[in-house]
Amino acid sequence: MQEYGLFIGGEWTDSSTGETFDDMNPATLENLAVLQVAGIDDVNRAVEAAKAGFELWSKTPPPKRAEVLFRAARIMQRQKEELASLMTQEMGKVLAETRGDVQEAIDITYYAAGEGRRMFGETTTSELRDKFCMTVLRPLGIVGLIAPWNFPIAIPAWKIMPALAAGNSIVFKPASDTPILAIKLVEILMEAGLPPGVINLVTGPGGTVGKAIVRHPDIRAISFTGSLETGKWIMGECAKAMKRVSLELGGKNPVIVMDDADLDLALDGVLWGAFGTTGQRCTATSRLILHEKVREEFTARLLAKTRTLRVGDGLLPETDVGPVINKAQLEKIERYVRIGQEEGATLLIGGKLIDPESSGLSGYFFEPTVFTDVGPDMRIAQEEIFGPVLSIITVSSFEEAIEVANNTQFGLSSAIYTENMGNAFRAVEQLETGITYVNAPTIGAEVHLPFGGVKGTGNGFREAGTDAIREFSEVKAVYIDYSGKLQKAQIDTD
Ligand code: UN1
Repeated sequence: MQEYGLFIGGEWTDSSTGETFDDMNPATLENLAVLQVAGIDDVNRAVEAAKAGFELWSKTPPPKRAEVLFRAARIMQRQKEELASLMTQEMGKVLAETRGDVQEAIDITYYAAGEGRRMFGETTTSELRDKFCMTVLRPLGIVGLIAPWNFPIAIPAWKIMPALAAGNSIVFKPASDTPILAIKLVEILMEAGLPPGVINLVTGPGGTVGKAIVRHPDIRAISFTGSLETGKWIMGECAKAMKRVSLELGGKNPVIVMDDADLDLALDGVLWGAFGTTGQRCTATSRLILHEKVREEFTARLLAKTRTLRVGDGLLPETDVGPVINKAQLEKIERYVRIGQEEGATLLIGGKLIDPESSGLSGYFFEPTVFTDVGPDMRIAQEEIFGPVLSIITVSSFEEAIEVANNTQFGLSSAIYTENMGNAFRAVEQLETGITYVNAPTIGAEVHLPFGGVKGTGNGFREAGTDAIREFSEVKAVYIDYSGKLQKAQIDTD
């Protein structure tokens, strides 16, 4: 059995607790590796190492930092197949998707590396003579990065690469369901020449290790992707310490299919959005808002296609839908199916765990599930399930579709299928989400555009895109007075 340590100050070390945990393949329930449960002492050690790392790294010229990232991207590219296969074993999603996950990490790494020669500030005028004004970006210091399991290398890379390009040092806690890919990413960065102490990795539960990171007074910012509940707690803690926090939380992403939509296109998009990654994306399509005029036809075609989806081990080429990440998640999905039935929604297909006896599948598998007759206020239309469960809500107009779409506490992604250009643009204006797709599914963001949501999905920050560096930098305004005398802004008016 492969054993992995914590990574502190450039060395792999054992934790102070002496405890370990297992990392399991959700498709086979085999153990893949043993990992360390870090303690508070280890988080403290990681922060001390990150202080030394920050001293060095923040003073390294950004184009030199970028060289490390360019090398890391090339190493990832070389290892893409190996990383993807490992990720399928660790996280479960099918190989085509884990290749995409690695590709997304490569993309953001190149993107952040490119920023090494940009990181533009502004120059502007002064109201006074002989005075020069500009802004520069400064690193934040030590940042605490807490990542989820559904994108085991892409989301860590979204956080790590811009944070590094901007000159910060890092204490990184990966999700306990997918630590190996995080460790591989750290190994790649070290192979690429990142100095010791700049990135430190601690593994273990959010309740202890995550908490210690959030509460550490010398960590200046937290970037977290995960549940709304945890995000709220983190935000409260960070408020007390006046610490910057950027949050990417849940979604309840709607796809609107209008009566004038290209239904073939919409069908492919709904299936991919709802059941890709086994529905375990923040951006997954969990509500289908369907125009009543196409309800019957579209629902029938959707069911026929859903029936053909093959659930199984993501390593097998014939698999469309892999396992669910763990037992707790499987039970949560089961619970929501019961809730949907109790609320009076009609279960059209799926709704059950896949029985290991009859299927020969021993892991955490759940049938692709579709509910119809879902009321917009039902819990299955409001709460994030994070599994292969789609709720159909029928509407009779564009206005009603928008109203239903916006009737949620979340606001990450949304999509509309329509051939009416006016309605497409109206939807872009009116859908309360950070991302809107026209004639494309709710999943599939690209790294050079900002990623994030409104309302309960986040707190105004965006990851990736042109905001990537800003998430991990402070803006400093600089005034250079070369008049040789005291000049008073707002007072010396001539
Ligand atoms: C997530 O589910 O948290 O847009 C991230 C997408 C992917 C990223 C999803 N590129 O679906």
